[in-house]
Amino acid sequence: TPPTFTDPHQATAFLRQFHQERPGAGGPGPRLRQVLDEIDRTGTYEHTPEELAFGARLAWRNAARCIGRLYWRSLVVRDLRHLSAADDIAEQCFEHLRLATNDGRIRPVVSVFAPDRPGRPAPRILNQQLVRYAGHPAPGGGWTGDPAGAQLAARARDLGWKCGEEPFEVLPLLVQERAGARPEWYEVPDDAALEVRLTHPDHGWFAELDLRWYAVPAISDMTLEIGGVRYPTAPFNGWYMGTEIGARNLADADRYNLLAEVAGRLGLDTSSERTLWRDRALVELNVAVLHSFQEAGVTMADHHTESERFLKHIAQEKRLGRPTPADWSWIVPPVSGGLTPVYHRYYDPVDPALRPAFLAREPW
Ligand code: HEM
Ligand code: NRG
Repeated sequence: TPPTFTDPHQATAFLRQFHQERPGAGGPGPRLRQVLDEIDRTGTYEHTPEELAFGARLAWRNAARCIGRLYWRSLVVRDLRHLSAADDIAEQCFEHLRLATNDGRIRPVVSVFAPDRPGRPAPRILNQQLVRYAGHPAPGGGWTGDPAGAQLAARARDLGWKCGEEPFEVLPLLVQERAGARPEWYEVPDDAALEVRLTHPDHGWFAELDLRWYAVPAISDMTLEIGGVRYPTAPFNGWYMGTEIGARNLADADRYNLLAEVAGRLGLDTSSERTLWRDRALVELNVAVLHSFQEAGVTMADHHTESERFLKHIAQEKRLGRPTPADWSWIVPPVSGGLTPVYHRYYDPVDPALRPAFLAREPW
């Protein structure tokens, strides 16, 4: 057990920030001494519930690729650090989805499970998101479902999961308690995975495409790091921005790749790129996504509104004397970039060492 498992400098920096931004909590001195002593004795330390909630919200505020940060203070933080059994994690992930879905009025939520401890790495969720669709190569060539869900689908099938033939099969949740252990798999209950069928406000045929998407994007493959403590199982969600589905998931050539089919139904001339048939099909696909979520009463942002909110966030942070690091290439939406105000400016530089943060999770 290395005594420096949790970096005391990271702990110190975080606790100073906590006490600086929350003057009600008093000076950092006593808590700092307590934590450094705890790290000395045990190699790590435990956050108070207040520190955990603040740290998780800060990790969102620090997420340079996220356009949705205006509401960072409202993140609901579920303290589930006492849970590390696969069954409990799965059950609480499904409860997370129900709380976040909230009958369509989506709430940003993070569920924080047990952290890595000295000699005892925490269990992990193998899925990229709590809800995502399976994919597999189709017999006649091409794909059934989402190619982005192919690896997990194959893994789940090896464990005994039976994958259907539909293009929108929700993957089971795979939880691995220890490195090298056989993952447990859990079918996502129907009432935990709200989905929206896609229709178009002007084109009746669109419904015949039989497309749909799930309501809640809940990222489950990032480590939440706060004050040197790593929480590898901390799924979080906000709501969708329409373009994520309409301009990427359903449109990308290596995803559902639907532009040619939509263009065909629209009767567009696809004989030359110069007709901009791809662009026109893309817009109608995005119209359908926004329209369908609206009709279903499920929270979704359009890229114009979310861009304006983001600039409001930057201005608000500036008034508080804080920078807003942002990654232009992730912030600018994948359609109509130049129509949104986030396109026409630069941002504060991104520091990869900034903490607290959601980080790409490293393998065991
Ligand atoms: C990335 C929107 C809430 C953390 C993104 C992206 C979008 C987005 C559009 C880029 C995704 C991509 O291009 O694939 C939103 C909206 C939210 C929201 C509309 C509504 C409330 C949240 C919350 C958190 C969060 C609650 C964490 C608590 C992140 C992180 C990334 C990200 C860490 C980068 C993901 C990566 O590196 O793959 N967000 N977000 N976001 N968001 Fe948000
Ligand atoms: N583009 C991905 C989801 C990435 C995160 N997006 C959010 N996050 N909106 C997709 O599934 O399309 N969030 O926490 O709300």
